[in-house]
Amino acid sequence: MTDPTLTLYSFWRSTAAYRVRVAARLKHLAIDERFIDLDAGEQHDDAFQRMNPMAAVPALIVESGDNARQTLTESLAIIEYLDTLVPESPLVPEDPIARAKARAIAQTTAADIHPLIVPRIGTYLKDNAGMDDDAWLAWRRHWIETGLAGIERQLAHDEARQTYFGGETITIADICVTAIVVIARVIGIRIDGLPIIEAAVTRCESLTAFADSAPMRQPGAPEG
Ligand SMILES: N[C@@H](CCC(=O)N[C@@H](CS)C(=O)NCC(=O)O)C(=O)O
Repeated sequence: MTDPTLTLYSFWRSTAAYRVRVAARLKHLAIDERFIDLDAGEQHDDAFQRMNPMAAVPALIVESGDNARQTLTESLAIIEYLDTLVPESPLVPEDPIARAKARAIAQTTAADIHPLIVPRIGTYLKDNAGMDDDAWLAWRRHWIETGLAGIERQLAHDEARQTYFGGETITIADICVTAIVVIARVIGIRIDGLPIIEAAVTRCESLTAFADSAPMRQPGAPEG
């Protein structure tokens, strides 16, 4: 079976797209990236919403040799699909306990922290709750810091954490936590005082797959 052709719809500053970009690079899978300008509202265009009716990136188009074409959405589901394409060095650990813990950390970032800081929430709060730009930044800082502090406490209580986070083998937990920290930095929020998370992020960012996926290195990112 020939490898499918992969086209990723993404945005330079997107946390969720960063997760998929890193995973594809860790798996040495070639992806053609198309950028959807979230600041310009392109996620609401009809053509894009036919791919993802939730009006959000990422969306991954998978084309296989028999001309079958599928659209995948939700970054964690996409990462698990990429993991099945290249099963070596699984991003979702095989050991059941490590797998459950890696998924738990990944979901805490993807399902608990991230949904509170996406553009559509900011637009709603500004339009309906009188929030200004400073308050929106403070809101995002609060939920990112609170969420990551909780993850740090959870990790600190687990001596076996390196089977699923911050160890030699990169997992979805490493990818998702690094994604939040990296994007927080882009919007002016630095994470300090969380040594387990900071060490893992430093290690991840030293790897080519993460470095090449950095938001500021993507098309559409501001220069300088
Ligand atoms: N749970 C989704 C989140 C997708 C999502 O919300 N992506 C953001 C960018 S990180 C987006 O496209 N937001 C558009 C908006 O808020 O209008 C996933 O993990 O893929």
